[in-house]
Amino acid sequence: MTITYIAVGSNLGNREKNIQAACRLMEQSGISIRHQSPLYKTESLTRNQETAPPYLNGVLEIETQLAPPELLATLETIERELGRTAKRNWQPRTIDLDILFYGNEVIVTPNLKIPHPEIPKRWFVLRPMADLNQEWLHPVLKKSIKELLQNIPSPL
Ligand code: PH2
Ligand code: MG
Ligand code: MG
Repeated sequence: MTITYIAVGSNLGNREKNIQAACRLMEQSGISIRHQSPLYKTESLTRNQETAPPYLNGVLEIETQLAPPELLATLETIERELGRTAKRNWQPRTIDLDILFYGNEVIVTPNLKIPHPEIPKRWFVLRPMADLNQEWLHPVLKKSIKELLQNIPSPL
C-alpha cells in the first residue's frame, strides 16, 4: 500500500475534538492512520488582511487502498459530516483535510493537485510533517521536508 500524508486543520468550534472526530471517521472509511503528528496552533493565514481565528494544524501518515480521487471524495464527505459549510477557500472551517502526498505520485487535475501546491510555503504543514518524516523527498522539487522547512521562517 502507498504511504500517504494528509494535512488536518481546524479553526472553528472545538478544534482538537474536530480533528479527533475526523480521525475516527477516516478509520471507519478505509483509511488506516499510522502516525499522527503533534498539533500546532498558528495564526490563520488569510488574504486581504482579513482576520480569522487561529488554527490547529497537524499531519497524518495513512495507508489506504483508495485511489487518489476516491480518497479525495472520502475526505470531502468527512468534512461535510463534521459540519463544514465553507466552500470557498480561506473561510473558517470546522475541519480541512488536504492530501499532501500520495506516495511519489504527481497528479495535476482541476480539482486535485498532488503534491499539494502550497506545501513549500506553509510552516504549519512542513513542521508537523517533519515530525513524522523529515527525510521524505518532495517528488517534484526533489528536496526533503527538512530542507523545505529550513527555507521558510518559523512563526513560533
Ligand atoms: N488553511 C487555509 C488558510 N489559512 N492558516 C493556517 N494557520 N492553517 C491552515 O490550515 C490554513 C490557514 C486554507 O486551507
Ligand atoms: Mg487547506
Ligand atoms: Mg482543503
